[in-house]
Amino acid sequence: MPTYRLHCFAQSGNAYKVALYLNCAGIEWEPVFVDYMAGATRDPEWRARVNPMGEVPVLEVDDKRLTQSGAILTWLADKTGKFAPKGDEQRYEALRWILFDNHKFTSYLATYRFQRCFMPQPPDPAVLAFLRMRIDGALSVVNEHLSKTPYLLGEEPTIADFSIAGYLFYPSTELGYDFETSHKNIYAWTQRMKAIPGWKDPYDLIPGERIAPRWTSQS
Ligand SMILES: N[C@@H](CCC(=O)N[C@@H](CS)C(=O)NCC(=O)O)C(=O)O
Repeated sequence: MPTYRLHCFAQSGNAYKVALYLNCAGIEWEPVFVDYMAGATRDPEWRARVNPMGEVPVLEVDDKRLTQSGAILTWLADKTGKFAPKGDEQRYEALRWILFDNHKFTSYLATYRFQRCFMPQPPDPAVLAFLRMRIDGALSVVNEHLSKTPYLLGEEPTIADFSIAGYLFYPSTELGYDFETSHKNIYAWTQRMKAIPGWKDPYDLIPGERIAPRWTSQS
């Protein structure tokens, strides 16, 4: 049985994508806390030793080091068969959603949340307004898609769902969205994801001190 060690911190939804997958796939893993807020990922020594891209998550599988949540999820699905897309058509669909997530969904939502909650200085309202407009567009696409299907690729959850799920289980006070009222299909899907054995809240799954949101009144 390989040893899985995930470099992560609690506020990282990108790390949560992989942590949640591992938990739901029933794979034993251990977290390696990265002190992102103290600048760990910008430290040249950390980059040389862990990830030259300067990002979390990093998954160590024995001697192998994997980075980029979408690539890690794809690798894990290929190796374990758990939550794997079935056949060429679904593999293509999973890739499409993972790319959409990385470009249009997680990128804006994570940045918006970071600016509202964790920046040392107050955010620029124009920047928040721009990010919110982009997030609204991406949320509509996902909400509309989930009106037709229980999970992104059909009847069963796959790595595409774990990718899109990365930031959606953080509290609405951090996200600035309450999906139960704003995006009902996304909300219903989060309830289905929560029912998968092994599901855990990000703050229960990944180590790191919880930080009270700092600038939520700005947006
Ligand atoms: N596309 C990457 C994004 C990873 C990412 O942005 N990670 C954040 C934490 S959530 C990070 O480590 N950022 C470091 C930085 O930008 O300096 C993935 O999906 O793994």
